[in-house]
This record gives sequence, C-alpha cells and structure tokens, in this order.
Amino acid sequence: MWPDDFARRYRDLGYWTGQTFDDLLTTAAERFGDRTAVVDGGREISYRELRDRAHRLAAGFHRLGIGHGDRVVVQLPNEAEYFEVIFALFRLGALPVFALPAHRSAEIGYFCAHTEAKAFVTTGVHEGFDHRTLAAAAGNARLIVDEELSDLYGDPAALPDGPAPGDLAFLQLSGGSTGLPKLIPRTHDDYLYSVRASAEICELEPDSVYLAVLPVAHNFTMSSPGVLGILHAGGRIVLAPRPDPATVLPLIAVERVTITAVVPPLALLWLDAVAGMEKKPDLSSLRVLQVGGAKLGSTVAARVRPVLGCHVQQVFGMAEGLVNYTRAGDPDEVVLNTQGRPISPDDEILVVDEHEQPVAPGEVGHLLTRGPYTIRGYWNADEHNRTAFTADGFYRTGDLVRRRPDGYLVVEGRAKDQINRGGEKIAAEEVENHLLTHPGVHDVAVVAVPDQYLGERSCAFVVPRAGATLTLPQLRGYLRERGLAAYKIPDRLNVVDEFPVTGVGKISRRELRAALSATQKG
Ligand code: J2J
Repeated sequence: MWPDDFARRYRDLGYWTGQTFDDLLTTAAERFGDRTAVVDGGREISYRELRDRAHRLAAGFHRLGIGHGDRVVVQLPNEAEYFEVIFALFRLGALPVFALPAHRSAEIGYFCAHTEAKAFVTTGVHEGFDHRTLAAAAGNARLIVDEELSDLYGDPAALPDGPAPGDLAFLQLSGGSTGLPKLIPRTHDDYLYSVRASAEICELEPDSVYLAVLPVAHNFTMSSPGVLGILHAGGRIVLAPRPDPATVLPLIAVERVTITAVVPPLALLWLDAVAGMEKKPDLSSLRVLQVGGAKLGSTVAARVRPVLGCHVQQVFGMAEGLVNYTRAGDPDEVVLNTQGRPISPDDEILVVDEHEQPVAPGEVGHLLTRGPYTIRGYWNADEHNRTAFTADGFYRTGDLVRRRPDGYLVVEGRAKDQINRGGEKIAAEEVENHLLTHPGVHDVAVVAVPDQYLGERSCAFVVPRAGATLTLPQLRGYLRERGLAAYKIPDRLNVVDEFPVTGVGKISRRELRAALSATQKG
C-alpha cells in the first residue's frame, strides 16, 4: 500500500476521489438508465438492469457466505454474466481474482489455493473445453457456473455495507517472470482513477461503442479505457465471442463500433484480411484501433489508416499500474514510432542502468515507475517484493525503454525472464518447473525466439536424462496433461547435450536464457 504522505497527495490532487466500483455502476445506472450497457450476441442489457442484477446476485453471494475481503476466482469468457459477477463481488467488497479463459487446472488450482478462494465462478463448455471439469482443481472453492447465477438471486435490501474506496477491489494477474504467478492488489481509488483518466484521454462519450475482443478480464480490455471506461462514460460495450476477422468485421459494421483494442498479431491479421477483400466491410464507424500488450512495429502501425480508415493508438501498459498512450492529435511520427506517454502528471518515470543510476537522456535503460495507480507490492509476496520494488517504492517493470525529449517512451526490449507471445505473457521459470518434473528431462531453459507473426514464440532447450528420447509432441502432451494453459506450452524444442558453462562454473539462468535466445536470432 502507499505510504500516508503519498496517499494524501493523490487525494489532494484529485486523483483518488473516494469512488468505489459500486458507486461507478450506481451512478451510471442513474445517469444512463435504459441505455444499453452491454451487447452479448442477441442480448442487450441496460445500465439499470446491470445494476439490479449485480445487486441481486450480490445478495445471493452474501447468502452463500461470501463477504468483505473474501477471494473469488472468476474465469469467464466475453459474456454479459461477467459484468454481473464482478459488480456483485465489488458491491460486497469481495475480491475477484481474474483468471483468463485459457487457464487450466494448473493455474486455477494455484489461484484457488494461494488465495484461499471461497468460490470459483466459471462457465460451461467454451471453445470446446468444459470448464466445469476444473472443479476438482479448485479444491475447497465452491464451484459456481454462469448458467446458475439467476438461481442465486436474492433480495438486495438485505445487503451489508459495501467496501471503502481505499480497500482492495480485486486481484489481477501479473504477466510474471517467476515460478508462480504473482497477484496484483488494486484498490477502488487507484484503479478507478486510471479508468476515468483513460476514458478522458481516449475521448469516450455516451455515443462510444467499444468492441471487447481480447479477454474482458485482461487489464487492457478492462481499463485502458476498456469496458470500465465505457461504463463510466455511458457508452455501449459489444462483446466479441472470438477475435477472428470473420466474427469481428461484421460486428463492427452492425454495431457501429467506434473503438476497439487488440494485440499486434491481431492488428496484422485484421489488416491482411481487409486488404485482401474485394468487397470491403463497412468500417466507417470505427474511430480508433488501440494496439498494445506487445510492441507494434511502425510499418504495421502505418497500415492502419489506409486499410481500416481509422486512427491507431499505441498503448503500453501493465496490470501493475502504469499505462502510456499516444494521444489523439499526436503527429504521425509520434503515433507510429512511440508507445505513448503516461496517463498521469504524477506517474514518475526513471530510466536507469544496471546499477540503478539514471542513464543519459534518450539512452536505453530499465524502466522504473511509481505513481497514483501503480502498486507498491504484490499480494502476500514479501520476499519477491524486495526485488520487484526499490526501497522507495518504484516498481521495476523489467522493460527496457528510451524516453524521448517529448516525454514519450519507446520500448526497446525486456530484461525480465518472460516471453511475450503476441501479448500473452509466459514466465520462463514457470514452464521450466513443469518440464523439470518430466522423468526424461535433466535440465531445461525456456527462451523467446523471434517470430514473424507473434513477435515471439517459446522454445524449450532441454538436456535429456541418459537414455531418454524426447520429442516436442511428447513434451507438449505432457504439459497439457499437467493442466498448463495452451499458450504457455513451448512451440519448439531443442534437445542439447549440455548447457554452456563459464570458466568458473555454471552461468546464471538469466545468462543462459540470453545465450540460448541469441543462438535463435540469426
Ligand atoms: C511493448 N511491450 C508492451 C507495448 C505491454 C494496456 C495495454 C497492455 C497491457 C499489458 C495492459 C506493450 N509495447 N505497447 O495491462 O492496461 C509488455 C511490457 C509490459 C507487459 C505488461 C494495459 N504493452 N507490453 O500488456 O500486465 O513488457 O499488461 O511490462 O499483460 O507487457 O503486461 P500485462
């Protein structure tokens, strides 16, 4: 949590306004009443309906014994029920733990156990996978399936008091670079500041229509300005069941979508699809394509306007806090070549060398940050926090950036042990730990290899045990059986006799990963 003097400052400056998530929804229901908040296929839900359902569900959760501070793992696809569930939990002060639809028993089991979750809310069959089978992994957490929600509805008159604005609102997942994913504690006050400020930067208004393409529980889709920015502004959220051009392009035309957010590989996929179409879809309503989560090349960025007829906005953010945007009206040079500048005048940015000394202006260095919506520590992770944050509370992002004289940041690389697979983050160590349990594996290092389409893919370098024969399909099958999310399963395998060593002995995992990764670049 923030030290008192910082908290006071953020309040005095008007960043933290004392608003809770329930205030956001209740105010929106009063202001925008019968206007549509969410479109999910053929269903339209108004602001008032959303608030009413969320409160009735909150009463149901309360009856089940879910209350202030309790954790509830939420794994829902892009569907209307997601909003009901999270606002019901927010109303109670219970903390949603945001899992992604791609997570499987390994991740869900860990989230439920680590947070001692009271419940696990998920869906039925989605993309060919039956999420109810994760009940076993969820252990003591009570399984609640989306289709049963209306059975739980209770009387909102019986609801207890809600949380305070300084309380935790939810736990978000970190992209991670460690063996086990870290959880990010966000408060009502800090997160809603980033939501309101993002909505303003992105010029959202009641006529805005946001197409949610990436998973709704991801920080980008949730708050940059995302679905919450839209609810704040009184606009309309349209949920895309899938991100492919055949699904998305007609939705943009029919729903008159004005803004949407994607990762670079999706931008490329849409661009190629539209460029190749003889009869162009009607994209005339689309004002902005936001691209973030991984670096967008300037050549791809430059294709957006001619092909899709809208502006491109670069977004460089992180679930831990700091979000940078290019702004409407920025010259092309800025929009195509930078990853934007911070939301807040009080986002403190340091670009430092190996010894944590500031680099010369314009040089590449490690990005450290502190500010009114950047966390001061992960949830229940004292030891890790000692290295992830500086003594004076700056978050070590693990990103290598250059800061231009105009204050815009250019992402130049990464110092963390992570693979960014088209915006999906993979912690090398987490996958290595799983592979090390395989009887044929003596040692392993998982590294990023460049990929034309995804930016990066993952490659496992494996030293086998004597006599063992290892193949990629075999190891992939093994990891799937262990319940690891598909995006974390290595794309490639390199079987090697041994890892490089230095004169003095073994080199560090980090150096090893760097050395192996370098062999893949040529
Ligand atoms: C290069 N790297 C980027 C970019 C994120 C908005 C947008 C994205 C996220 C997100 C988010 C990048 N260019 N444009 O939470 O609110 C890499 C960096 C960063 C990490 C954070 C949001 N945009 N990255 O991607 O928590 O390495 O958040 O530290 O998933 O993604 O990942 P995540």
